Amino acid sequence: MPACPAPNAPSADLLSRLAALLGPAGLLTEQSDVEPFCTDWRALYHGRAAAVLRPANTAELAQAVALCARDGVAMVPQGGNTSMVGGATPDASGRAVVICLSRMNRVRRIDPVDLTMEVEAGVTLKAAQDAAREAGLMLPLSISSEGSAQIGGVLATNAGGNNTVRYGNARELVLGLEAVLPDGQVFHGLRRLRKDNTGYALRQLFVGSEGTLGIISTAILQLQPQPRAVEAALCALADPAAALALFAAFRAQDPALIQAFEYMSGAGMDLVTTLVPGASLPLSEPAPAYVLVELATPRANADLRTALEDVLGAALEDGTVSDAVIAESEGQRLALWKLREEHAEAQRRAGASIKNDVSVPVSHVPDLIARASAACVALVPGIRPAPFGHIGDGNIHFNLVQPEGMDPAAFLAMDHRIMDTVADIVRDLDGSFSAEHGVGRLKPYMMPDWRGGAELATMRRIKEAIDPGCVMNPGAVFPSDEQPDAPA
Ligand code: 2HG
Ligand code: ZN
Repeated sequence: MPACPAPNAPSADLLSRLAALLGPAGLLTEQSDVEPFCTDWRALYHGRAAAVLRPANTAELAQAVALCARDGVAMVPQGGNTSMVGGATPDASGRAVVICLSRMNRVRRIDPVDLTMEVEAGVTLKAAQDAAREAGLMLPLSISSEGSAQIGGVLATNAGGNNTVRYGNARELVLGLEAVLPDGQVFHGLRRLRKDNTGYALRQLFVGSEGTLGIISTAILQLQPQPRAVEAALCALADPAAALALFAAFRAQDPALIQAFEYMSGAGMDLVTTLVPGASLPLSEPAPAYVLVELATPRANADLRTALEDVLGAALEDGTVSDAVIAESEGQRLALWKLREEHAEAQRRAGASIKNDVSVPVSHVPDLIARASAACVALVPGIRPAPFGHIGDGNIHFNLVQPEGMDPAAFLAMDHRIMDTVADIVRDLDGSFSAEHGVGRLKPYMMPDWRGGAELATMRRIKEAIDPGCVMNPGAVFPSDEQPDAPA
């Protein structure tokens, strides 16, 4: 890709046109108003921006993008600002504008026959789930940050989460998409068709592009019937291999019943139960590993409890599982999920942590956890591996908490060495350096090594064709000399 032209700062004339277009609620230029949009959720990146644009609809968004593009002003799309990899944070130059979608927050329509919902980009994932539930349906995408994460960002990053094992990633749920291209043209792909072989599936180009090809404005998502029965259990196990044996047992019984299959290490669970108020282990003693399994079915008269008890009974008998508790009420089910969903928060409370959102073939997860733990402890004595995540997808959050008493800044300064140590093992196990969090601004430095050759060259050509002025989310995904790869 030829070097990108340096982006321009917005002129006074551009800002006054944007003010006329977007109105007082749609343009923030006071630095105190702009600042909250300039730091990422993990506080790894501290950027600056000339303004925050808050369009109320697609027409305003498209016109604002066209005005910025014409003046060579860089745009950073931002949804709920929950990126784990700094994907939505402007750089330190202060020349870019942040485009925030939160005013485009309508659930436009739910169709119970087509099993679809049409949602604007700024709807939070939780609000979209609630709207589907009220209509007697289910939006089967669930991630820890769903209360803040917005549909546009969820799709732009192809989020995965807890239900991928059954329903796939965000990509699999997108039937139609509307997006504003970097020059302000609108891609009108809001179709709700199950079959539509009419050339390239352009909508999929935007899913996972992390805002580098345009801004998703509205989507049509595929829904599922609401489950009539849900059962969840927390299981104690000796190690990750036992977790895979349990996964195989549930799959052998009926793969269509498994809605979530989540792994937690003993170390990660200890952090949750000691650091998160109200979190306690409902088992008689701590274990080296845990699985939270959830079964669900839309079938009437399905005896899901017996299905769960059958597999767990056999697993307790043959020693795969050492102890287990089944949720007896909705409150207990939510309490089990709290132990899983509070992992990120517990790790934040424990000090600085380095996250490795990686994937390997499911069968390699035990090797990954054993080898990466040993390598990281050898590199940084006292480091605390706390792996957890979506073991049913082979997606482990191989997170490492700083050694007790170590200066957090000194630990974070080792981020590339630690990430590279884990990544070498992931590569050896045929995995990926980013499973569901994306590349953002944290991992572009890994792209040439992992996705070099024809793959990265093709991505660059697509980027160049759609965004020749490099105005869309510069600094994300693609490595370049001008675009720093480490936290500012
Ligand atoms: C989750 O699965 C999220 O809870 C966050 O993807 C994982 O904190 C993390 O690394
Ligand atoms: Zn996750």
